[in-house]
Amino acid sequence: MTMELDCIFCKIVNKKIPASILFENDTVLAFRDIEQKAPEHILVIPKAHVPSIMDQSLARDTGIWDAVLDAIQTIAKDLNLDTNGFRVVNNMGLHGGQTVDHLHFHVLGGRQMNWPPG
Ligand code: DGP
Repeated sequence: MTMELDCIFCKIVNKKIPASILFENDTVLAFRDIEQKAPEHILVIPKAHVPSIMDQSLARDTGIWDAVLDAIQTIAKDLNLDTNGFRVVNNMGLHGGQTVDHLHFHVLGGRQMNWPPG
């Protein structure tokens, strides 16, 4: 599995720094965002170091997409977010507001979301 030594999310995957983990399997990890923007704010990441949603390594046959979807659905059910709804966000690159260059999907819920997000 590809890892980057100076990547904060790779360090969380490798348990070098702590995180509040909600879900884990061979392919993905889900943990609480350190800057909670909603009552529930979880990040779902591939364990492999994929820099962004545009990365060529993100082929459909890697199993990453299926694993991310499974994790989002599991978390939404476990936290009862599926009843009232929730939001899934991926920020890509400078204009997208991506600050950590390891692919991650924000799962936000527990309050009414606004649109547009700004
Ligand atoms: P983005 O801006 O979309 O790249 O989101 C990156 C998120 O990662 C941001 O909401 C804060 C979160 N984050 C950054 N460093 C850490 C960390 O060390 N632990 C946790 N749990 N979250 C982090």
